[in-house]
Amino acid sequence: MMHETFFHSRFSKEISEHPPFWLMRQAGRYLPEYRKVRELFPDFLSFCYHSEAAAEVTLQPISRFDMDAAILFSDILVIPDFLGRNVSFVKNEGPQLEPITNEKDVESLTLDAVKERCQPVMKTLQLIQKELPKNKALIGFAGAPWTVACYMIEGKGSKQFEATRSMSYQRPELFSALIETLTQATIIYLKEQIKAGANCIKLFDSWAGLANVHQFEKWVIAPTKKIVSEIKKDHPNIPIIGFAKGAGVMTIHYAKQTKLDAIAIDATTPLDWAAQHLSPHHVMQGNLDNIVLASDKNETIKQTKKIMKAWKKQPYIFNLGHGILPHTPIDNVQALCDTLRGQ
Ligand code: 1CP
Repeated sequence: MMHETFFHSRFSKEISEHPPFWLMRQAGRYLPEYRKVRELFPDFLSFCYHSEAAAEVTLQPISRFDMDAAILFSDILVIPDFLGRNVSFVKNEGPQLEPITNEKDVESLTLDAVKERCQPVMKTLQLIQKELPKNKALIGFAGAPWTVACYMIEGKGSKQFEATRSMSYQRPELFSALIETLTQATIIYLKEQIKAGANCIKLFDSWAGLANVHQFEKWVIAPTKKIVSEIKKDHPNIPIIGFAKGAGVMTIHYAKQTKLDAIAIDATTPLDWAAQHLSPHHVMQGNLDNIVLASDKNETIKQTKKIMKAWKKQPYIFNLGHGILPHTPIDNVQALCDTLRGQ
């Protein structure tokens, strides 16, 4: 049976005038209460693995804004860490990893250790479930293999991830072995999250938009399909949301072939196009521009009403097209929440 929260009701194709909502990166630096906890941990991964602190910041936005879902506070780059790579977050520079360059690097990845190493995150989920009101969903997540591979090969954030995309052509067998290991690690990790209390899953493929048509089929769609099918075997009623950011028209193939329950769309995707091509078979999620939210309250309200109107005849979950930015005024977030509740 599907969990009975307002959030989960969308997956039984229910609709209502006011949609359930949560916001990508809803726990984060725009909140003073988050910054206070964050200050206690010079090292970001130690923060993610401190179950009490991670649970606390997961719940902060729910206490303040009463969203319909909480999302686990963690990061997509914990998987490389579980697999034994060095991962660190350098202030103002973002993530730093030792880049994967050869067979030895891929062979050294320790799939056997994933289950044990991910346990601090499971404890976080258990703590959240103890505190989270029963009418709220708890979203667990992972980065999709393509996007996590981007960081593992490049060794850092990038605009083009050229080393990654080159490797997929120059060393297809090596690249394929890495994607396969990441796929298996993601399946183990997400199944553990569900056992620990996550009742919805989101797969973030933030760099899917960089994959060309051939890469997209092979490295975005195929691994996602495998992850969805493995999770569904054990947990058919846990909805899975996919976010292939920047995928454009390829989103149609992504939605059709992966059997995801919901498709999250970014701010560049037209609402009527999504309604026509995606929503007959999938719950929609998205797509308010995070820059609008950060910059203009009135425009935020206007565009939010537009989304509510465009999608009012179909099941959808309101969200942003990408994560909340650290300089976003809290007042704008409050106005957004009020608009969504019709207040
Ligand atoms: O000092 C800090 O506070 C670090 C900033 C930060 C935060 C708050 C990072 C580093 N990660 C996170 C948390 C996080 N990351 C969550 C928490 C839950 C929530 O949404 O509230 C989630 C879901 C993520 C997922 C994530 N991490 C993605 C996918 C979603 C997206 O935004 O596209 C990606 C690409 C990352 C990588 C990452 N982690 C952190 C940074 C700064 C980055 C981006 C690096 C880059 O490419 O420049």
